[in-house]
Amino acid sequence: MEKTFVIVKPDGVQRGLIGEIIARLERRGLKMSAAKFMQVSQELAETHYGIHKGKPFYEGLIKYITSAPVMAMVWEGPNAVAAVRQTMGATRPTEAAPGSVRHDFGLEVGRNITHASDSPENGELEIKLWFKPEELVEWGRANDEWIFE
Ligand code: IDP
Ligand code: MG
Repeated sequence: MEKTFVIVKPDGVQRGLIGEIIARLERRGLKMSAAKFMQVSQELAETHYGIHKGKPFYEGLIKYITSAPVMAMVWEGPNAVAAVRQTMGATRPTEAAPGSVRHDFGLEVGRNITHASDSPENGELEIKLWFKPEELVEWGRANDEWIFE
């Protein structure tokens, strides 16, 4: 089953949105595989956002993601990457679909509350970067067959 990597970023944590975001992913039918509440190091931030190095917002982005704790998670399900990106909404909150997390709770791109992997390949890379293999939990959910076809 496809897995994707999700972060409740420092603004989401500070604003008390961890539970709200987990609730939305659970309600959607996605299944949690791993989670940890953590402070992001400079090194991890730079590796995770390496693709954006050199862009005008890069320094601010590293400062933002290391500024306070985050909730890092892995979620599983059919088309988990696309499903979670949809639940989070477009990168810019003013372009995010109504009902999405970034629409419902955000205004500015530099305070857009969450991260979610943008492809299955990047999902795998990000999961490896943020979690040890033994931190991922394979479990059977009682109602899996009523959610996964
Ligand atoms: P994504 O998080 O929707 O995948 P990316 O384009 O990969 O969006 O950008 C990574 C993160 O960098 C965004 O979520 C946002 O926090 C930040 N970011 C992107 N563009 C800007 C910008 O123009 N100004 C400030 N921050 C930005
Ligand atoms: Mg991205």
